[in-house]
Amino acid sequence: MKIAIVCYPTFGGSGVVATELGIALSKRGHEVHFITYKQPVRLALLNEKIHFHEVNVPDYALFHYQPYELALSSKLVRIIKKHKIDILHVHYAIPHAYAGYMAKEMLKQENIHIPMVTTLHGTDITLVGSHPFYRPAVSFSINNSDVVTSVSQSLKTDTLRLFDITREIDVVPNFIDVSAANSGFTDCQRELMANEDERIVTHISNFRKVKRIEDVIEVFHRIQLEIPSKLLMVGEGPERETGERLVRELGLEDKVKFLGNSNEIDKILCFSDLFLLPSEAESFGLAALEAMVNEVPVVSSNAGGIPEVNIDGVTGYLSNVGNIADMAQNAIRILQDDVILREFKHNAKREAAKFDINNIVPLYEELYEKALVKA
Ligand code: GMT
Repeated sequence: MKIAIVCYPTFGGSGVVATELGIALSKRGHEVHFITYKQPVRLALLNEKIHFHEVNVPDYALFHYQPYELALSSKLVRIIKKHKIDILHVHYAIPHAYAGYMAKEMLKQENIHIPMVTTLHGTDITLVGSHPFYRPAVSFSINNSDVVTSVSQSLKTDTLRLFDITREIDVVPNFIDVSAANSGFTDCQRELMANEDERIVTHISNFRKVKRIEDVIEVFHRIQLEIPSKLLMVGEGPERETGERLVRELGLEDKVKFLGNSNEIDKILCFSDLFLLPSEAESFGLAALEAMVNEVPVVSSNAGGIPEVNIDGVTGYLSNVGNIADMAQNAIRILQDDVILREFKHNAKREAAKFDINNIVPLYEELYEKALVKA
């Protein structure tokens, strides 16, 4: 099949999932075309099966806001025609499903019928999409997709609650390449980050408000009072400064390292003992799954789809959003004993394997077939 994928190219769950999906599809013989405004961060190699088409929005003084949807839908029309694309798969409803629908309609005028699969990732629904301002456009785009998928049961429930949806929504969970995890290196070099007697706690995100960065630091503050440990903060975003300030106020400068964005997540997780994810909302929690596949147990909130990934008492623990005392207690319970830590690590890797890319990508292929039949 020839598949066009539209996504956000930046660090962030939806872009990562879309990119990894495209790479996996290309390895299964499909021809994949990424269409977005920048080469996706995880897309290292382009070859005859993977193409990247950049969407440019010409700067024009008349426009107060540059019309990205317009540029994207025009680009889609051109690429779909030129490369005879069979399926359009858009990740994130706003504005991708909306632009995709416009492209579909323009192509219809030329008797070209392209089925559109829309994957909902979370913030497009729970945060941005539910804003009354965007609701009509989001409902419309979802209802006019040929196939709609959501990355968790929880997100499906939220979508049906927040929007007037007339379409079936298929749950296709996010995935991870189990064979790739830890395959590239064996020496974790943990001594670069912590002393031998210290545990390493890690948080990875885009440091948006929804990630509750202050909770991460407050939880760690309580952990290190009981257990010698270091905290690694990986990622960039608007709450980084607030986090750094809190670290100074709590006198934790020697114990907390802010590493910025990284392309070496596996290496960081290789020497991590615990992952903290206290998010306010999380449709799935891909970062938790990435931790788990690298044998890192997760202490998290029970928001959204996280309980579908992090199994309470098995791969880590769940607490109510904002309950930092409970999260700290759970973290200490895991970290204070080598035997318990080993068991949680083992469980985390085992449960993560259920989300292996080889189990999930065929589900998308089946849905593409279904969409083609419908179109
Ligand atoms: O969490 C973010 O801020 C990034 C966001 C995105 O749109 O990339 O992530 C969402 O999609 C991921 C991939 O499906 C999910 O794993 C995240 O849970 C989800 N984030 C939220 O729902 C807040």
